[in-house]
Amino acid sequence: MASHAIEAAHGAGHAAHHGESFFRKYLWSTDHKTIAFQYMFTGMAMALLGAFFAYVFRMQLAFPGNAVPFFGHVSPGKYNALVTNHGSIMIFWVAMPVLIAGFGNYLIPLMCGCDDMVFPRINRLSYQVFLLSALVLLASLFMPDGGFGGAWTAYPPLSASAKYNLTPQGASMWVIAVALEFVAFLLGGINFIVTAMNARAPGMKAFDVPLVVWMIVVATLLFMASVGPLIAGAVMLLFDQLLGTGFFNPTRGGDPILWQHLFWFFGHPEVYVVLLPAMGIVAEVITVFSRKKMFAYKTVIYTVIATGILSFFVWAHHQFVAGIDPRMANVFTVTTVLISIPIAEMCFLYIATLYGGSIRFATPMLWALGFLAEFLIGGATGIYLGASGADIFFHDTYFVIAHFHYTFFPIAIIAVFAGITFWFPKMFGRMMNETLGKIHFWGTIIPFNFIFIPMFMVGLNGEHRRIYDYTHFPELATPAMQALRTTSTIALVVMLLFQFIFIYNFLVSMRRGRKAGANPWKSNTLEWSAESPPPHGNWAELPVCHRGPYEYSVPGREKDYWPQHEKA
Ligand code: HEM
Ligand SMILES: [Cu+2]
Repeated sequence: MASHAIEAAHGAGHAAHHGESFFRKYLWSTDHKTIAFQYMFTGMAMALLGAFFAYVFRMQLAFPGNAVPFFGHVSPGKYNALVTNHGSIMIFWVAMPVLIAGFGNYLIPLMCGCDDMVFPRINRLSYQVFLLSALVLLASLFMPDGGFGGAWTAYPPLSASAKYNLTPQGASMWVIAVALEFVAFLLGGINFIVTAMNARAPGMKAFDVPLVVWMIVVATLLFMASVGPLIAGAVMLLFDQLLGTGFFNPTRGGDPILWQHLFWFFGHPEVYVVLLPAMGIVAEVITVFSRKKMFAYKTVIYTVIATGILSFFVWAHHQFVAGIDPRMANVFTVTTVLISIPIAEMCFLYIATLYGGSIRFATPMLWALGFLAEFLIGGATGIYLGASGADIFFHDTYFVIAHFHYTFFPIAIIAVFAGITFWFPKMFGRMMNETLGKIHFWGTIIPFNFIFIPMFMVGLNGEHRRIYDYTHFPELATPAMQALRTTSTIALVVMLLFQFIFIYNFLVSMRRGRKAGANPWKSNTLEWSAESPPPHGNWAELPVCHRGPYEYSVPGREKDYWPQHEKA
């Protein structure tokens, strides 16, 4: 009865959606899939911009003083603005929108077996605020004094006073853009949590929910719990900039270190906010392409929750040289080393999942395995930085840059490619080209290591970050150091060129790829029981869930998979 009523109501809604204008269908839609695409495509466009900035400032480092093709001369001020906005864009306007908002919006209703998010209009508002935030950020780059150059961490006094940062409008617009972006994700996050908790298919218990949904929900909770203090901090920073207050100014009774605490109280959990959805995507891919049950599924979930809680107690490891009490530094060293245990454990559980599986190296699987290999390097190097004594030497060198790119690049780029190549058939109803996919994989992963391994080396040699021309420092301007810098830049250019193969493959496969059918990878989770692409409302009749998500190669069964919606 009840389900009939829902269907009838839905049918009516469905009919109303036909014959809609382009505007209503693509720009003003409340369909979770359309909003997912809006987030994803905006994020991917911003990724191109962030990568272009990296290209410009890396060219300046490799060939200092020369005009950069497609950009021109890089002044010190422009260099700072490029680095700052590269980092800000990659974290706030690429990793967040693509991983959480893009995949979250696409996958949560489809994997939970419901027709849309619980609050579709809040969802639409979330994207609109996000788009506004991106536009404010882009506009800030064109202000008369240029974009903000005080680093994505925006430490005062540099960020608080135009006297120091020289970009009054750029600095304030940057703060406003980041604050708007937070508002967008608070709005969107409500939906992720409520939908995954309350709108699951009949029969779907908490431990039948796929890991990627679990992880996006935990990530959203982490975001919501950590961002509040930083929003307060951002308001104070804006007041210091515009109204001349002194929240972060010691001569007026304020304290610049306060900002660092507020920023990193958010900033460190933020790493897990983007890491968890990435790990979730990888979990879905490795189970499907090794035809194995997820090893210790429940343990993974408990570990994720424990890691999330622990991630609130490590933030001051970013402040070891900021004059904090060394006894406090000891505590944060211990918590930081502690948090590496559950993360390492998760990587081992993933590897255990692969063990003994019938592994198929399709493109999504290559990306998933690439994620595990590269992310491990990022994680392992973090242990050195977490030790307060060692960090006095490492702090603010390129060792740190290499370390966090070995975490963020796998998260924001490698896992995203795993997800896109895996769910592309569902999203667009067609397969991507495998050969081009593999060329793109190797053309990205090999140069990636050539970009960042040299940075570990120059970092260990004492190369400080955020410097626009190392020829000013004789001990850093040696031919050997310069050769490493050039290697890194050339590898970046090579990697960027290979991205055109992906763009080509993406656009052409969307129209002309082989038809995918509903379930081309023979997967279990509910999204694969919908048509590809799923229509508005996702299913004519909503699915019922009969089992957990990872019943692959179950002994005694003819098929090596057992979809969640199939009756026993
Ligand atoms: C496309 C390849 C990339 C290259 C070649 C690259 C290169 C760099 C370099 C050399 C710096 C340091 C500049 C300095 O401190 O002087 C930097 C900063 C940064 N990058 Fe990247 N990066 C890339 C991708 C990414 C990605 C995917 C993310 C995150 C998702 C990211 C996040 C950051 C952040 C947060 C900073 C710090 C910015 C700051 O100091 O304010 N980068 N990048
Ligand atoms: Cu941290």
